Amino acid sequence: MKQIDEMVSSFRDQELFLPIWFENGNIHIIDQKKLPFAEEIHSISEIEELASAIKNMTIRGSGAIGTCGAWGLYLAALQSGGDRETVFHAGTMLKMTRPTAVNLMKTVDEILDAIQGAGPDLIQQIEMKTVEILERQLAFEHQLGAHGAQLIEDGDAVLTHCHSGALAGSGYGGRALSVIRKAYEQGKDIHVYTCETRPYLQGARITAYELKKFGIPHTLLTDNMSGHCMSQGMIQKIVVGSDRVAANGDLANKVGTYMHALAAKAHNVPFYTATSSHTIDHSIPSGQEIEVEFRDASEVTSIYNQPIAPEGTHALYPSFDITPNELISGIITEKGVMKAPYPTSLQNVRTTNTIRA
Ligand code: RI2
Repeated sequence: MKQIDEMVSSFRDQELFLPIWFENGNIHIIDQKKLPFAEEIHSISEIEELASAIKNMTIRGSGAIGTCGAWGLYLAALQSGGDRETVFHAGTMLKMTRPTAVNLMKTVDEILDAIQGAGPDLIQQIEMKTVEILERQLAFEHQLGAHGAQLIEDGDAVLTHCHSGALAGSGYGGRALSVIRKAYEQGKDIHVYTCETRPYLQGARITAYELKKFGIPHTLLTDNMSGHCMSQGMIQKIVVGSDRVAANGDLANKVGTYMHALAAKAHNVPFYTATSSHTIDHSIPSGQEIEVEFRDASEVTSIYNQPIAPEGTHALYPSFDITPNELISGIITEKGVMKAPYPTSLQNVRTTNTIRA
């Protein structure tokens, strides 16, 4: 417990905007559904509650749900007094919550692999691994942010989609916003266009909220405005996150990403994804093999429970889309910016941890 306490207190000293942390024997998360209108904190004492918070997107973003894998197994280990079966059961439950983002599945398996030979020290081993994973993820944000910031020039306007920021990661800037935040901290005069990201509105609610918090100038667009803005020369770069990147560089990200990438190609605007080596799934040769999560279509026919279509209207909600590698100018990782041909360059950032069924 001491290691976890020390880590959380060091994160606090760094003034991170944490999406999830451990305190007084419970997990705590910021309710991302309530932002920006309230900063409500939920205390979670059961693994089932955490699984349901991931499913209903109270906590979301591939980096943040990745860390849920570590915190969840730590909670299960503590509560069961280090019972191996309970921990493995918790892992299975967490891995089933969201099918597209790969970090959660990889984190769970990384911890389960690490405790294969554990005995009475199981809790301590999970605690050590949790600290390692969380500190590593935070370091990645700074590293990938620094690599990506080199691509951003003074005077650039950068478009982003969805929310790939502090609350979607480890509290500094997640992936896309780490790049943007580093460029801004370097003194570059930049402006961010954040797309609202229908239907869950991550861009309007959470990205705009964080940009305001960090003091970075920004403008909100509805998702259908990006092509027009690019045609007018208003956007110089696009940087988005990724929930999963296939071995050939195809990526899954929030639905709408693909149409921005197509417009970017037409207007010669460089399109980048900011991600980590752990989001690259080398077991999947192309984006065609990535499972796209479908969510409840009622989120399309209503906003905040207010209907916006005639009763009974049929709607569709694929939560992600696939952007093919030929539309991607570079994949920003903690180890540098990977360029085409991706099947070769992504081998340079290959990690040993994989997902098990
Ligand atoms: P990082 C989100 O999905 C979006 O696809 C967004 O781009 C990504 O997670 C952010 O995660 P959701 O969880 O790539 O809101 O920054 O459905 O890790």
